[in-house]
Amino acid sequence: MTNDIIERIKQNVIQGRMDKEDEGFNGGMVSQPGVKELVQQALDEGVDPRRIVVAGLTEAMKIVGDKFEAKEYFIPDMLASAETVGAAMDILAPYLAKSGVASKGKVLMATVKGDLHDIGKNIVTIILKGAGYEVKDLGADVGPEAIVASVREEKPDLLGLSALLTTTMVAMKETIDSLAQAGLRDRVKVIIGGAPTSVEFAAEIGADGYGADAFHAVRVVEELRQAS
Ligand code: B1M
Repeated sequence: MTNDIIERIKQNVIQGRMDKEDEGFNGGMVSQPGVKELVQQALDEGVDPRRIVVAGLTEAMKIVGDKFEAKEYFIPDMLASAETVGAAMDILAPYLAKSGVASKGKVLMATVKGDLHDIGKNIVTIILKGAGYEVKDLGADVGPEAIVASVREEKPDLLGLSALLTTTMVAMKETIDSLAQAGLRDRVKVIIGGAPTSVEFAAEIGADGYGADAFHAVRVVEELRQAS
């Protein structure tokens, strides 16, 4: 039963179907529940919201990426799927976030310069908030200068950087180097993540940690917090 609704959420993200009004990429799906209705139904049935994120939304976006690579999907198709994930996360956020928990620390999050992919960063943001962190999201395509200025002003305990493109992951190193030049590197722990990054890349550019996914990111943030 749980597997069935997760599979339907996944298929509807791939079809870019926000709600029952949408036809879907393959057409002919009007009046069937879309992502919004299915996510709410899953929550009402008691499905773990983390499962919806990992097995439903994230898995679906991997398939969307494969379809883009295979030239079956184009940018508008990727965007339609991305928008359904954004809407699903709006519904899931209150279920993933605990309220009334004292802040464990302050985190600044950004997708780096030149990179518009913000879904993963948004998920990490919501999960960190749910784990009790105060998180300020600087957005996507954020240059090193803006990040340095925010670190100086906000004095976060941690800085989270996300990149989805092999061409933009270099901006993570630029950002860390800019923090060092500004004399701020020792004041903030830096964790990176995003599909092209790795634990080795994190070490190479002088980051303090690497998160493979949003839940792993929280564990790494906890470890960094306890170590400092
Ligand atoms: Co683009 N895109 N895209 N795209 N896109 C990829 C990344 C790509 C792999 C698709 C493909 O070809 N298979 C490919 C990159 C290839 C490469 O670099 N080698 C690609 C490309 C080429 C492009 C363009 C260049 C296409 C073009 O214009 N020709 C262009 C670039 C625009 C730009 O950024 N300047 C582009 C544009 C877009 C859209 C705007 C249409 C849209 C983004 C919409 C948005 O984000 N608001 C889009 C999308 C949707 C994708 C795919 C299909 C899905 C990305 C996603 O949201 N995944 C993607 C294919 C793929 O990833 N397989 C693709 C779901 C998300 C939950 O996962 O972001 O990995 P992810 O986040 C995970 C983990 O990585 C981790 O936790 C998250 C949750 O578990 N994580 C962190 C992420 N950040 C973290 C930070 C942390 C810790 C963990 O600590 C701080």
